[in-house]
Amino acid sequence: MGNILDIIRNVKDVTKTGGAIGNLTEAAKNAKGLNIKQIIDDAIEKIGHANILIAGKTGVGKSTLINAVFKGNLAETGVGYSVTQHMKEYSKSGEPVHIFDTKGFELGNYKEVVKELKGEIERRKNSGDASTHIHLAWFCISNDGKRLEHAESEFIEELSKEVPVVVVLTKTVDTNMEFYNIVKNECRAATNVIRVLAQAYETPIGTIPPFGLEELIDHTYEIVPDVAKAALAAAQKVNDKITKRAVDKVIATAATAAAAIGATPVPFSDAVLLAPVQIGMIASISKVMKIDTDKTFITTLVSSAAGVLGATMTGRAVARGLIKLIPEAGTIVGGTISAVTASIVTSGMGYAYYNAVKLVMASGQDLSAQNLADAFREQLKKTKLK
Ligand SMILES: Nc1nc2c(ncn2[C@@H]2O[C@H](COP(=O)(O)OP(=O)(O)OP(=O)(O)O)[C@@H](O)[C@H]2O)c(=O)[nH]1
Ligand SMILES: [Mg+2]
Repeated sequence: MGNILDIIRNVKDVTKTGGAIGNLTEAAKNAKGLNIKQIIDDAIEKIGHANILIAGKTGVGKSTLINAVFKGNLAETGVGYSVTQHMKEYSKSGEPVHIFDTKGFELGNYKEVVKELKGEIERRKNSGDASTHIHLAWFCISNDGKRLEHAESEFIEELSKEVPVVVVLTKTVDTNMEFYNIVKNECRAATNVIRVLAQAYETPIGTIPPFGLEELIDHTYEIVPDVAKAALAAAQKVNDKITKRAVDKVIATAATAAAAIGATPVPFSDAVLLAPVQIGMIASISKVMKIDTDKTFITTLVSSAAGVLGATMTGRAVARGLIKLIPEAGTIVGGTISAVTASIVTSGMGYAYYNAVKLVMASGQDLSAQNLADAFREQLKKTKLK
């Protein structure tokens, strides 16, 4: 059931801050005539997108790396537009990552290029619109060249003053660590140096399979700011452990919000207060787990799992229907609920959904709303609250 102790610890923190509770209670009250589609939209929008800048000499494998790590063949089929003379932003509808691809590095005018990039990063930091902030940079150096130019180490050092920079050694097809050690030594401003092969490499005596991408995402997940973690997990396709960590975070956040609601003197009636938190949580987990997050899809999924259809489908009815499936929780609907119970029920529901998605994926069935709803029901019935 995840880290209940952490949740309870968080509950204590949240309950200290009257303001936060006030806001949540207000939101929950407003949820009486609850619009499920709005909740789902809000949850998805809150995940936002990770903004990653990518730099390095032409031909080192920047586009290949992007396409190998992220869903959606972004570097090939994404829509790009020029942000500055040397920077283009690529994005694709539904993919929670924006790539800032840069060029012009090899022209010998790297000082000018890095100044321009730093200025743009700074401008975004000060713009007040957090969704435009650059969260981190990958600087690519080809491992097969075995040469680190002064311009490269200088560029990395300068860029690091504005944003965390990870050095990616691309096209790595040997086990020799000599070049890695040189780069590590010369580029101390970088947060790490990671050797990768993004795409299988054919040699006369066989094929070298890709490697290093999982490690790159592990490290990247650690250093992007919290606001970008769920988006990064949702956008990448090479690291399942990160997906799980992002799901844990979504569930912990929802459980904390649920606890804050349970901590107010408002009587807990009909689960209406928890509905926005729980339905939002399910939408967010879906996004992080890369399943269809179309509003209609999620609405069908949760209402069908809850056994609520058509005219009776309100957020209140859905949350109530879902909670009632958890054997020990059925009785609290209509009664009163404590902060701790609210958080435990919410995290139980979150993990039931996570496990349901995993099971449907592993079974090879379609990830249809109906299959997910059935599996979710089964998992809720098995959920234990202690
Ligand atoms: N086998 C293999 N080939 C790679 C790898 N990375 C890059 N390449 C090849 O190297 C060439 C250049 O790769 P790109 O990804 O286009 O390089 P880039 O850095 O985006 O280049 P520019 O957009 O010109 O700056 C292509 O032919 C790729 O197929 C890799 O990991 N494995
Ligand atoms: Mg390219």
